[in-house]
Amino acid sequence: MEKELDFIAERIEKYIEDTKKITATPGKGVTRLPFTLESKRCVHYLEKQMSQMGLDVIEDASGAVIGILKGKSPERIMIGSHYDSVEHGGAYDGMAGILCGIEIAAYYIRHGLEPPYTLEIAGLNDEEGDRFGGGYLSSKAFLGKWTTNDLKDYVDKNGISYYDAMILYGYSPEHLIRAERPRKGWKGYLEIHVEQGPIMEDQGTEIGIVETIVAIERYYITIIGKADHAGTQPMDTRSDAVMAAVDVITKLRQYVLEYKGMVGTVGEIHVYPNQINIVPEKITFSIDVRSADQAWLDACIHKISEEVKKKESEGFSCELKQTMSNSVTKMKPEWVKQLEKSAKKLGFSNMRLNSGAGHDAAIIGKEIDTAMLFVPSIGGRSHIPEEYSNEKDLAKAVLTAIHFIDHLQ
Ligand code: HGY
Ligand code: MN
Ligand code: MN
Repeated sequence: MEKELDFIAERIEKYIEDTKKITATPGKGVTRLPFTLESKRCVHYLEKQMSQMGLDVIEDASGAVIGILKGKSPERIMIGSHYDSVEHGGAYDGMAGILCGIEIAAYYIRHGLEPPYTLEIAGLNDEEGDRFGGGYLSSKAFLGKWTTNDLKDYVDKNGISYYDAMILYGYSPEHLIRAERPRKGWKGYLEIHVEQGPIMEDQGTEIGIVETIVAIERYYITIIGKADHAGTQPMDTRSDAVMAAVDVITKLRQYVLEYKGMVGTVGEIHVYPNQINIVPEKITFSIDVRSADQAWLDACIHKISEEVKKKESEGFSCELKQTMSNSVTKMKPEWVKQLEKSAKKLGFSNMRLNSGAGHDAAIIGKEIDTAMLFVPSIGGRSHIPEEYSNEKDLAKAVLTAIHFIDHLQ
């Protein structure tokens, strides 16, 4: 098995070396945003790898690239993840799962074996949502969850919507809306992903088996006050939008810490007019709050909206715009058990854990049998240029997935 692991690890390493060069910010991490030159280059790269190994390759209306390997049964298992990234992100988030999928198909082909199910190796588009604020583009399209209005409502920092960006890049937004896949004929969806946190490394575990993916609520909060001279306007007659936001953000942190395991952050802040000697008139900031407990998450969001209402009573005008709301997604328990058996059979240490990160599996898993395999993130960090996972661990996930597919009832 060692030889097989080394062989697979070497191939994954080569792919990672190639794909990390497909970035809009060379030298400053991986930046591959949807409907950009980088995403097109990535699609071409994945298409080339998949067709060279003999898969039938299609690109769907969402920009997902899918390589099909016929199996004994026409029932399909999609094995995939996303090829887009955050800005200045890492080379493994998403991409590693696609490359493991390619290596799973390559294993069957290399050994002259027909997989028990027809495999769809999928590079999915815009899981992150970092350009338009939406996210899960391909996975939501798979379930037919997009409307024309959605695609027009989500806009990037230059005011370009999904809708227009798709047209610019030669995609048809109206086709995306009709890109829903029939539910029948699916055995399920399997996603391999780097853990992006410290748990597996701390435990020294090789294979992580996800039980649930946390619920996520994302909003943009806008508070509008009044611009004034920073020196002459007395403090008690100011409507300083940033000071108002500081109150809300301080409360956000306090409320999040009241619930065990809940996390929350303010990742994006835009101030207007953003000048050192002008009292800020307007601020828009993001909140991203997550919990494995839906009721807690709802309670926390309610408290935050009450804090925003208080600012309105102080004379500010405020807006809360929800950009993501995804409830907890449970992985298929029978698949969790089979993955455990497979990892154990192959002699890989393994553990069950929850995912604090969102994944395409969080969407697809709502309607199709779904499971996730994690590999350790070195240093327990992700969404940074230094993100790293060991290709040998990824190769172990490949062999675990193959054993799982071969023994799935
Ligand atoms: O935000 C997340 O959890 C994921 O990286 N989209
Ligand atoms: Mn990510
Ligand atoms: Mn990811």
